[in-house]
Amino acid sequence: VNGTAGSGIPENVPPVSCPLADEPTEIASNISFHAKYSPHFSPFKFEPEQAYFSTAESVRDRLIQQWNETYLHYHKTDPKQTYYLSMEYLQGRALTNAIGNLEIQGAYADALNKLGHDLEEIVEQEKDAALGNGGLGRLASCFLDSMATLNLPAWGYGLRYRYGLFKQRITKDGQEELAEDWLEKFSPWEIVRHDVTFPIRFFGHVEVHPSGSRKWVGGELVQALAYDVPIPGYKTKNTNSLRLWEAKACAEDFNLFQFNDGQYESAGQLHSRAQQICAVLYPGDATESGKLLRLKQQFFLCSASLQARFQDIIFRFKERKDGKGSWQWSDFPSKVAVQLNDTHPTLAIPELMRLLMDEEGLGWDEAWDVTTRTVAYTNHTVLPEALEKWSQAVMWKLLPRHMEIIEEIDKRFMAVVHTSRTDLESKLPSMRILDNNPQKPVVRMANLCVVSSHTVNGVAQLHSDILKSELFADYVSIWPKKFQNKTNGITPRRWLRFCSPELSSIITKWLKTDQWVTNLDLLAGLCKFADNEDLQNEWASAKMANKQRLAQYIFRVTGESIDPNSLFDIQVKRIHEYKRQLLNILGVIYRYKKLKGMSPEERRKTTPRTVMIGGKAFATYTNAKRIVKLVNDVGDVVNTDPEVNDYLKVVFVPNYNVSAAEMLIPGSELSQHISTAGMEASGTSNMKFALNGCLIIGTLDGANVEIREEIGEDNFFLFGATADEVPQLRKDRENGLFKPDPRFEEAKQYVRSGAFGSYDYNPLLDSLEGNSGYGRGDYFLVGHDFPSYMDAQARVDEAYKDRKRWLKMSIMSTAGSGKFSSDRTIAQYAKEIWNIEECRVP
Ligand code: GL9
Repeated sequence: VNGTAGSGIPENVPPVSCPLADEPTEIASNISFHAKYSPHFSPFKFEPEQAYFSTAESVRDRLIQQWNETYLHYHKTDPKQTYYLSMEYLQGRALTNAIGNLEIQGAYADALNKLGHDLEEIVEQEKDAALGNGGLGRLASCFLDSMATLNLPAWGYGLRYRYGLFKQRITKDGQEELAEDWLEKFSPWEIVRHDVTFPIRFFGHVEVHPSGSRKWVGGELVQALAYDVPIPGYKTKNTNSLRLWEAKACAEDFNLFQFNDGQYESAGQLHSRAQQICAVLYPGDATESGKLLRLKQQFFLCSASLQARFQDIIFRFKERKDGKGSWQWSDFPSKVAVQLNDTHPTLAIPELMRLLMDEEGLGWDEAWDVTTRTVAYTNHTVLPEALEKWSQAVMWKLLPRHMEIIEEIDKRFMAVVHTSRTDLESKLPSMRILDNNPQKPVVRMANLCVVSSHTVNGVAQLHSDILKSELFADYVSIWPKKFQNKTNGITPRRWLRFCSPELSSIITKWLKTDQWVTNLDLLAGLCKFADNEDLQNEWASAKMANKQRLAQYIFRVTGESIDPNSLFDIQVKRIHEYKRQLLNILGVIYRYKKLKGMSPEERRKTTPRTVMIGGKAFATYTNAKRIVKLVNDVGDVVNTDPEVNDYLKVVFVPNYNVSAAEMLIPGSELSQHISTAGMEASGTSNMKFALNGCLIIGTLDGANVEIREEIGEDNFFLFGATADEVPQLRKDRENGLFKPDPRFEEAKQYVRSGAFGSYDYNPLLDSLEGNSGYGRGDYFLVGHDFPSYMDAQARVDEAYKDRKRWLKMSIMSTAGSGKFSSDRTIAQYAKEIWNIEECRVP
């Protein structure tokens, strides 16, 4: 029971005082204690790597102390708690964040100096924990930081993948994927909890008892073992946890008989099958993989997390029975909120129903009431290929009891429509949870979530509006109050305070307080100084320092020298046709061609730019990989062209991840968020860039809309079709009404002519031609938006020439970013969805 209940250590045994030193000398001896006594390395080595691990362990001592206090406090207070279920967390590195949140950064830097090391260098030793694909996983990690900082009793639950997101290497053929062994040495931030394990069943059958009760039996059992990662809040004792489950076979599953008989592989078969469950993170932004293993992962997460909560609740149930009054199952939703991060953990719904009915003996109506008052669902995308659908046949095989429950939910939902909403009967085939199309019967997970959750939310206003008017429109008339918006946010700690200490101290100096770190709306106080020359000069020098640091990084990872006096223009995100990196690179190609045609004097009048593009393409997403290759090929030509390379450089940033982002974002001046309107649910890097004083060139999509509202339209380079124009533009295209801009034709033709090497880019460019079909006929409207994009880029060039104007816009971007703190987002979830309150550790 979270390690707090039951019999503890006898109180007459005094504990060894925990070495929570604050003085650099004491910290240094604590670090060297770990270097000597932690069994991971030979005791006489103290290279940066060993120094990192022992520093991390020393910080972990503190985290554990605070974490125990937090557990104890929550256990005593017994508040309502949130369980955030997510298949992905993109935590990145933990050291800087932990010592920053604990406010011991300076002391640790001094301590490491005493030990002959440099904190900045030590921090670089840490591998990113990349248990996520992109925005959705990073959002979950920002939320954890805010939940702890706001002292909310809220926990993250996820899976401990052995291999996280792949490592990207760029070769002459483009992107190559390598397994990322983030646990190669070990992770000092996780604490294995051998006392927290639960059995998870797969396959088997349903046994019906004479009483009518049903039980899922047989099949195979795997153990879920908890690994807890402490999540410290900023300037607070509250330290929550991210619980990551690992799959383990039971000892009895090892067939000793077979092994002794020399059948080594079959002897360990069940062991290796268990290991497979948490072996890899599935690439979540691509076509639904349809793999049994992915479904197993999803169920594994849901079942383990709910069983953990049940054990705790049942413990309290008994505890209360002995003491004051009795505890009813109908009280469950007043103690537990479950948030589904997209449809990936949807199986929590039938699993909760099963536990309540088959294990606790509740009837359908009571179990349904408890479940629907507990579970809420966040939708993160409207892309049809990302809406999960599972084969009914696969589900019946793997989870027979859950399929019975899902069928019953579907049946009861239909009955409601038949009896009270006959007007919706014609819509029922698409509203139903089961799609019984004989060709391919599937379960529609999003529909199951909408029907079974008390609240459904989108992640930016525009996206939430689209959910209500399109994707979930038919449900809105049944449950008008079910649908909400929660515009995403980012943690100001990692994404400004720690990644850009220079800019942070300027902000603190001008606002005369550092309270903005937890009350980001205070940044608005910078508006009145946006024209102030002193602030502008300080701002410019902090930005320059960040650009220089970035230039060094780029040199380190690519060998390319870039000029910190040029405009740093960055687009970093997963590579996807809807995100339109192709629009960006075609714009660059056009610029290059124009530069080549200019006289030296004309060139000198242009604004020098360094365009950086980074991101991973899903391994089998061919067009995305072609885009990666094209960016690299363009870079090879442009950067070695002596006529042009003082005015234009193109760099592909390899292996984009959280720690690369922490380097890139503070050093950027312009960032591109240029998705086809209506397709990017929110975007969150747009918020990070704006917060760091970087100007945005973008479409009216996702959270761009709200960012532009907040920072002012003069400070945003807008272009492109709007979401409501997109459907008509696609139709026009199909009807042959689209007339391409000559600049667009010229850029494509230049690539086709072989200007960037012999690789065959025709298939990629062909996707921009023709007139119909997804991925053909320019579904993403690159051609339509190209001219207005180029015009917006021309406005960027002009604005950059006016240093004062640019700096003012940059300051206004930061000043207008207050709304995009994940503290604001999480406070809204807490109040408007979870109904949980602060529970501060004294
Ligand atoms: C995403 C959306 O595409 C983003 O626009 C949104 O900001 C994030 C967080 O809400 O969620 N949905 C989604 O499936 N991904 C997102 O980034 N994809 C990945 O994480 C790879």
